[in-house]
Amino acid sequence: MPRAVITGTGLYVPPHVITNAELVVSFNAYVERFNTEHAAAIEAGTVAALAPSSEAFIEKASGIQRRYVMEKSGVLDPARMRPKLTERPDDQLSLMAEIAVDAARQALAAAGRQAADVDAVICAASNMQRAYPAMAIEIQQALGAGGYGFDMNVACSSATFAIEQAVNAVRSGASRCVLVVNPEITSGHLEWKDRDCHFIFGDVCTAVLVEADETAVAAERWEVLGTRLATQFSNNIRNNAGFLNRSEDSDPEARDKTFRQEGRKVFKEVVPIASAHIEAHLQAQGLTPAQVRRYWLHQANLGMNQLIIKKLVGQEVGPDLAPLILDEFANTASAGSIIAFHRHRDGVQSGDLGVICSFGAGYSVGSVIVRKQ
Ligand code: CO8
Repeated sequence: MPRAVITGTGLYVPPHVITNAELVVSFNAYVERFNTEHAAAIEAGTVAALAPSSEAFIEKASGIQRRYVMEKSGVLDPARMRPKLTERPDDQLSLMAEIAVDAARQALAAAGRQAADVDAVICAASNMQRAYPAMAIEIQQALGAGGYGFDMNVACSSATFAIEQAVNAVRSGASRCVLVVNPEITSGHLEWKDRDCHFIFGDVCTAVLVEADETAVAAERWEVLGTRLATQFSNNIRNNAGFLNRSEDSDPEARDKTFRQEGRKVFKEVVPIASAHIEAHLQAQGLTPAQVRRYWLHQANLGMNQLIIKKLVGQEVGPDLAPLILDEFANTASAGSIIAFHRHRDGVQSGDLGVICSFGAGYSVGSVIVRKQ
């Protein structure tokens, strides 16, 4: 069976940054506006007054300091509270494809590959900007890649689930060079008016190239020793936007048509699921958590990652074992663990083991055990 290796990664970083301070100022202006406009109803008890957000809470509860976004003026406008994007004509490259192509080119360059070497493209993300044609096929064409492309969505675990599809395609001999891209424009489906979640997400795109070891040309290679995926249904993270909304005559602006979650429940329930998943996956490979040189974990919450690692290795550890990118990028859905892998590979020597692990909506959890060649 051909060995599958990761030979290159890429990271597209959006042009705009929103700091917690900027976010809170605009959110609180929105709150003041809302409470003034609804003063009579609030007084009568028919509408609940909104409470302000706080920078101190955001940093303490999540570890997030800032986030990148594709467009910030609309998000920070208290009268709008969502990005202001321009609809593109069908003959122009769409936004998700544009950022995916950028990240993909970086991954190809890192692997010493041309787009024509790619024989499958998987676009894996929490939301696709349209129903069809598949984003992956547009990306395939824009790059000049061969083979086929398809889209898939497992929310925050989309990247690791896609890596397993890429690894299986290589191992089966069906493909030699598979491109996985994760364009996450989370700002488009975040409810910026809800103080429980307005600070959580950021935009980004990551790319990973998975190849057959025997035909790869990259000097730096990460052998995929194994992948393991698991899901367990939960409504605690949910977004009801969908193609039936129109036929159901439901309000497209209703709160349930954007991201919402029971954050505390997610925290409590997902930590044990993720740590047990990683431990069992390592055990199945005859490995223990202590043998792992680096964990590139999903980036949703600093405290969550610290607890998962503590459960695995039995002690508090620093960023060298489990690097953090959440402070700079916020939660970037499926891209988080891949950004960590892209940015923090220094110090991992040939023969060292690493684990890429995502967890989130679904619930879903995916782990990829790698060894640096
Ligand atoms: N400012 C000030 N106070 C606040 C704020 C705020 N912004 N928000 C809440 N509070 C208050 C609350 O009202 C509450 O007050 P009280 O105690 O008086 O009731 C208090 O602060 C504590 O609130 P919480 O219990 O909600 O706070 P937590 O400590 O639990 O922190 C977190 C909230 C940070 C959300 C935390 O629960 C968390 O990170 N949980 C894990 C979430 C997680 O991992 N989610 C995964 C989602 S990502 C995913 O799966 C991908 C989905 C697809 C992408 C979608 C893109 C949009």
